[in-house]
Amino acid sequence: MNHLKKSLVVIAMSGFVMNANAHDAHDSDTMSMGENQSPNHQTFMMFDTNNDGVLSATELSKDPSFTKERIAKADHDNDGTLDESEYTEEKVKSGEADVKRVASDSWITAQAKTKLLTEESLKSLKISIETFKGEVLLSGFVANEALKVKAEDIVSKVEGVKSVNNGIVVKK
Ligand SMILES: [Ca+2]
Ligand SMILES: [Ca+2]
Repeated sequence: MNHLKKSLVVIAMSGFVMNANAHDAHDSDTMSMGENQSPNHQTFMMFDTNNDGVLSATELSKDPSFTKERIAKADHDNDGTLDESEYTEEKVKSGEADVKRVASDSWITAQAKTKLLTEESLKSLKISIETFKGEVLLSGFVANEALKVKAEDIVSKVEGVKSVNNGIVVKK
């Protein structure tokens, strides 16, 4: 009887442990799924060949863009290796630099014109658009203040626009 009781306890306990493990596994699955969505994380894992969670200069040497100077700059705690946050930060920084496109003024003007033309309430109006170094000058006449604001709002959302100088005149 005693023996049976003991077995039951063991079974119950192992059941508990299994549940706990299942719970843990579930949690870490969710977490790693989230992390795997970041391409930087995958690159990090790829470079971290000894899986110690940090990238040594040797591991980073597979990426020629990571020069000694660059590693030193990214290595905020100066331990000679890049942990994931140091690596990611550096990648994000350089990524921003890489993808930062300077939209040309004529491209901005064309985009702004297109956007205004697709807007029903504005397309029949003669709003002229000029762009200089990302600064857009709007001019022309509209029937009310709302249309003036709308035109500025639409144009300000065009990629590369730094500011909108709204010179549109409301016809009274
Ligand atoms: Ca490593
Ligand atoms: Ca470091």
